[in-house]
Amino acid sequence: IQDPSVYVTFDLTEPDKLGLEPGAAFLVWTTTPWTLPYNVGVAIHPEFEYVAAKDEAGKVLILAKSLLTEVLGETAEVVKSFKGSELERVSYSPPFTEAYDAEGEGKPVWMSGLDTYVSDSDGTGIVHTAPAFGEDDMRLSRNYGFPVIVGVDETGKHRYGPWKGVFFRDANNAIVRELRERGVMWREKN
Ligand code: VAL
Repeated sequence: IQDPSVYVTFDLTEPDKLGLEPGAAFLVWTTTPWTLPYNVGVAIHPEFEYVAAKDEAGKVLILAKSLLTEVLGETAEVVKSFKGSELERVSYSPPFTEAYDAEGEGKPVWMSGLDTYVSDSDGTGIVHTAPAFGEDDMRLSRNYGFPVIVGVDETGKHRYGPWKGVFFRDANNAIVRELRERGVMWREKN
């Protein structure tokens, strides 16, 4: 079984801080949609160049400059450029909050952190971070004090949300559907 590859948008909560209009978002790519309910942050490479550019619908998306053409096409209008290091601790609203709601630890602030492990050979140069599911994710989360949510139990089943009790990968379709419903699915590849 292959996991679907999805591009999702995480709207910035204070876009004005970067001189961007409301609706501006991080564009994030992941091949493990089932980990998105446990997103706690995004990773950005401090040395890469990033741009905020308009997609066909006019939504402003932040991604690595080197991936702009591949992802948004030749004609995308760039509205602003940033060095990765300027995009540290930029807060956004995540697609899912169920796991946090259930843990009852209060609302964390979802935000970006910097790490040089981020690659620009595919994706968007902005990496979805879920500490329980990756070594790099865990390091970034520890460095920035992001909460560690272990969203899957020892039998591989989701512990939270509408997919509680579902085997981790079997929740992909339901999660993808939710992403569409929540209006954060930008593009799907299979
Ligand atoms: N960071 C990885 C991803 O983007 C996982 C481990 C969450 O898919």
